[in-house]
Amino acid sequence: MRYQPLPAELYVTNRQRLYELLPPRSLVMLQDFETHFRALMCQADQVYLNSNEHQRATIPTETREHRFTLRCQAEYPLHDYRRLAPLMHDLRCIKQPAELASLNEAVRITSDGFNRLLKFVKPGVHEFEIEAELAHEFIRQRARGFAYTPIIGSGANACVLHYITNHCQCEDGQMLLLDIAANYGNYNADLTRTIPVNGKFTPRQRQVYEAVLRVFKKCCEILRPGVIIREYQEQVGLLMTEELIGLGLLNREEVAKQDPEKPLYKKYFPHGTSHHLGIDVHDVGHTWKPIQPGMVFTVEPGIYIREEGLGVRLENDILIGEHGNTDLMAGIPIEVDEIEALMQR
Ligand SMILES: [Mn+2]
Repeated sequence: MRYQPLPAELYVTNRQRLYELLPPRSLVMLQDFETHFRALMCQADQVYLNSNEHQRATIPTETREHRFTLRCQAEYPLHDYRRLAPLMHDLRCIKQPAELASLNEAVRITSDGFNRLLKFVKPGVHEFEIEAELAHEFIRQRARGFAYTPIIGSGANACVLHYITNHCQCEDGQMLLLDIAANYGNYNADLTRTIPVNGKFTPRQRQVYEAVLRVFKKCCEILRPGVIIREYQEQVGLLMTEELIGLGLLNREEVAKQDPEKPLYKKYFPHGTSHHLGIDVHDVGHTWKPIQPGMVFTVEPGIYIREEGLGVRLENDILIGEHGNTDLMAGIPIEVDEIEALMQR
């Protein structure tokens, strides 16, 4: 039995095209599995089996995959069983050109969705109407849909990190946080923008926004090959602390006395800055291994001020390169003046 790799173009297309292009006879059907499985097991010495080793995964029920592992071990107890997960994680971390093509398409569709919102958002519109606009734009462009449940939080809702009810009305004078992206060909984009509902930032909103934007830009420079995510997070913490002092939210004397285990900036920036991105939105990969070219990370600093009903987060997807990073979302408006001009059109 010979397994032929699929031509590269198939990996970037949607499922529908895959069925159109694959000659049906080259597929090994699930009903033939038992025959092939026994034939292969009689020839093999080592068997690599898959397991869900995602850091964020909790698996309370026995999966089909796990039952298969138990079955293999029971039926063929003398084989040498190994973990496939570390190999898969290494493969998934470093993106191949075909994977980047899918990811870029997810980004392009996401960008169209966001630009559509810049014209749509105004005082009185509901968060769920914004979600519906995006769903329309994403699906009409052949995305599989949302990469994750969209977070559309106006005013103080932006301070609720995983706010997904999206049921409130956007009010004049509020900011609106949009953590929204498309999935295309199984690859996920991940975008966050925060825009003024009425199209114009107040001086305070602009001040907080620009603080987050400065941190965002510096993060994109720090995130380079050789860097370890945990150390990067510490550096981002220092940058954020300075910005929070500048905004009058932290006080330098208190920062000097802070418990290093519980830095004060976490009150206003309680989450991580970057995660791997790909087939999973929070993709597999080790946070203690040095960053390598070909990896794709999000960069997503934020400042959430509950007492002011104001939360700002900005997030782009960054491809790590040997000689420099590529911001896959460089074309999506992020500067204050740009956002204001597009919203007032
Ligand atoms: Mn993210």
